[in-house]
Amino acid sequence: MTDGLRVDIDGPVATLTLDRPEALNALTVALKVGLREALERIAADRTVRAVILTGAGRAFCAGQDLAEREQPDAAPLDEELRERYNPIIRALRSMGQPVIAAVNGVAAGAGASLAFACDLRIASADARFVLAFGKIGLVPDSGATWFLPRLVGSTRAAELALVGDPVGADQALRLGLVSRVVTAEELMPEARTLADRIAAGAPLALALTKLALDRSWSIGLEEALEDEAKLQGIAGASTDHAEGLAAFRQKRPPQFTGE
Ligand code: LHQ
Repeated sequence: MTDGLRVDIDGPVATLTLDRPEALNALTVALKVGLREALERIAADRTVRAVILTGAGRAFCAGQDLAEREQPDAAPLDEELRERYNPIIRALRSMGQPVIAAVNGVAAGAGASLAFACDLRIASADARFVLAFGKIGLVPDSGATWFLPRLVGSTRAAELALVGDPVGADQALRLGLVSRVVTAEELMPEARTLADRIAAGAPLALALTKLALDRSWSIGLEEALEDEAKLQGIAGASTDHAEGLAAFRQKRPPQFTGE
């Protein structure tokens, strides 16, 4: 536990819980540093095969801790983004393990950006996304302007970013911002089931799949086809591919090792 962050590793699944419920898990410097370090540690931990990111209490994350911004020694916003937020977003995208955001309540400002940067988002019926940046005279940050059009299309992204109305769970499902909505009680069990199913997959193939999906946004079809061929060459040479074939032949579940 670092300031405001709980890290629980249970078998192949790491659960990161933003844990400042009294401030709706708003992001302080300590929490941002702790989150970045935890993500980097987990990225290097081969026993962890899937990650869940969630919030304690009634919120997922209310974004930047606004009280901390009032402190005289608060870093300039651009520096805060470069030094503390952007490395978290990069860590989420560069780690091989898929990350599931279990959005249990409001996700506002950079809290919404955190959820957008995850590989999957599932929500409880209480979840809502608020692009709160505009209300305090700021622009969407921490990847929000990049992820949002890719997740929901440019027309809807513009409305969400420029008007800033809260998006409830059902609307988020309709927009494709989340892939499932369940009750509050079902959220963590559902996230865990999903994480376990992912964790049963071949880690190398999953990491390469994540990489290819991300790269697809910045390349054309020809490059993507060549990328897939290269990545398949790597996956195809793995012990896990041989294990997958053997398990198919022997009609049993595969036991992947990440080799
Ligand atoms: C909070 C916060 C909060 C501190 C609720 N901080 N205490 C910004 C600057 C720097 C660098 C880079 O990037 C960014 C990006 C950003 O994230 S900008 C956006 C920052 N976030 C916001 O503007 C959201 C502010 N919060 C709200 O609008 C509301 O609290 C939401 C809509 C999230 C939830 O509303 P309610 O459910 O009505 O809850 P509440 O407002 O009553 O909040 C409960 C408590 O949590 C309250 O404290 P109190 O002591 O009065 O019970 C709030 O002050 C505290 N809290 N958000 N971001």
